[in-house]
Parts: sequence; C-alpha cells; structure tokens
Amino acid sequence: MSIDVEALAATLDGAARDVRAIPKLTEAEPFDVATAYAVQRAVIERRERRGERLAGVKMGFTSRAKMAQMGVDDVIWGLLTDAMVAGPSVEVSGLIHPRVEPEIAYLIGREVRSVADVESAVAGVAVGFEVLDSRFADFSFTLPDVVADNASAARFGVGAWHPPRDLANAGMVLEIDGRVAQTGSSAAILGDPARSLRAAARLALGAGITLEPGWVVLAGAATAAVPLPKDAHVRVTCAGLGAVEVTT
Ligand code: 0L1
Ligand code: MG
Repeated sequence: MSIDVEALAATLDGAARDVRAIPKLTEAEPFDVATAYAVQRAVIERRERRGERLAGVKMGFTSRAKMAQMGVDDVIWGLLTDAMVAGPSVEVSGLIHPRVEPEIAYLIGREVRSVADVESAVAGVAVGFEVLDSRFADFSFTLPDVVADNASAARFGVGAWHPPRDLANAGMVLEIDGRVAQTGSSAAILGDPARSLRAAARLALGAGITLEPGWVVLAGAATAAVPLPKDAHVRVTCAGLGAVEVTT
C-alpha cells in the first residue's frame, strides 16, 4: 500500500488544531524517514496556506544520549513558523501535553548558501526555550512519527540577541516558579551548539530550503524537557546570554 502523505499531514494538523493526542501514525502503516519529512513539509504547507510564515528551523535529538535512546546517529530537524513564537506568555490550554526545554538560539543575518557559510551568516546568539508538544499520545513515537510531527515543535522564545560568540560550554538553568528544574551545559548540544547550527544548514540546504535573514535556528536542548504546567513562570538562563522568561 502506498503512503498518503497529505492524509497523514491532515491527521497531524487536525490533532494540533483540535488539541487532541493521536496514536502513532506508524501503528497503522510503517513508513520511512524520507516519507516522514514529506509529511512534515505537507503539515507546514497547510499552516502556510492559513497565513503562517516560515521563521526558522529547530534541531532535535541533538544530545548523544537522546540519539542513542532512539538508535539514530544523526539529528532530526523541523520548521518554525511565526505562529509558534511564544511572546510573553504561552496558553497551555491550546496544547496537548506541553514540555519546555532550554535552548541556544542563533539569528541568521543573511541568506545561507552553503554549510561553510552559516557561521559567518549568524547575526546574533541568545538563550531560548522550546515548548514541545508531541501530537502523539504519551509522547510515544518512532523516529518517522516524530519527524512527520515536525520534531514535536509547538512554541519557542528567545531572549535578547548578543553578538556571536563561543558557546561550546555555557552553563544553563531552567527554573519553573523560582525552583531549579534542570541544569546543564550547552556542551550537551552535540558537544558545541555550533555543530548543530552547521547541521541545520546542511539539512535545510539538502531539502532545498535556504536559511533566510531574520530566521532563528534553535540548536537543541541543553537538558531534558520538563512538563509545562498552567499558571507557571518559566525562566531560562545561560551564562553570558542573560535570561528569557515566559508565563503560562
Ligand atoms: O527538540 C527536541 O530535541 C525534541 C525532538 C522531538 C522529540 C521529543 O518530542 O522529545
Ligand atoms: Mg528542542
């Protein structure tokens, strides 16, 4: 049986819009990672047809521990749109089972035409956060499922932009309501988030997508993600980059 990419995209898009968890897509019929990226693109195209604009890319499975857990040896990636920008607050009632994680973010300053180009195209770096919201029940998925589901992307935010700098080992803290929920180092992101930035350029270019000026690259999480409750105050800090805060 051949895979109906548009039907799978409609299922995922509907789950996000209805705030309803669904079973893994591969439960009904397995498909490969290349097909999963086609589904991901089809989901994003549906969002673009509703007026959303591409705003960047996100990298997933950027820690060796998470790659080993999934039995993969490369990162995955997803696309960010302007509707995913969090602002000062995130309405968790519009999400299924959100989790938040501390991120390093890069601001693209000019079009990236090659992987070798990407570091010099960076206009700024910032501490950020990502709100993940797998559309699959219990965050239970295979690799093709999570790729199709845009790497669980839901919302993101970034702090003040700083001039580009070495972020190979910067301490990061995720606090929820003033309590430390996670601590880590940017080194957890492929040993250096700059590696993830280069991977973002490689994967985007390979998919025929150019990183554009003003786009954000979320390089990956420095720690595990934690559940994001209602009425919470989240603060993520990174040494040298200050803090970013969001309420729910
Ligand atoms: O951003 C990430 O690293 C997460 C990738 C998707 C897996 C998950 O939902 O935990
Ligand atoms: Mg992330």
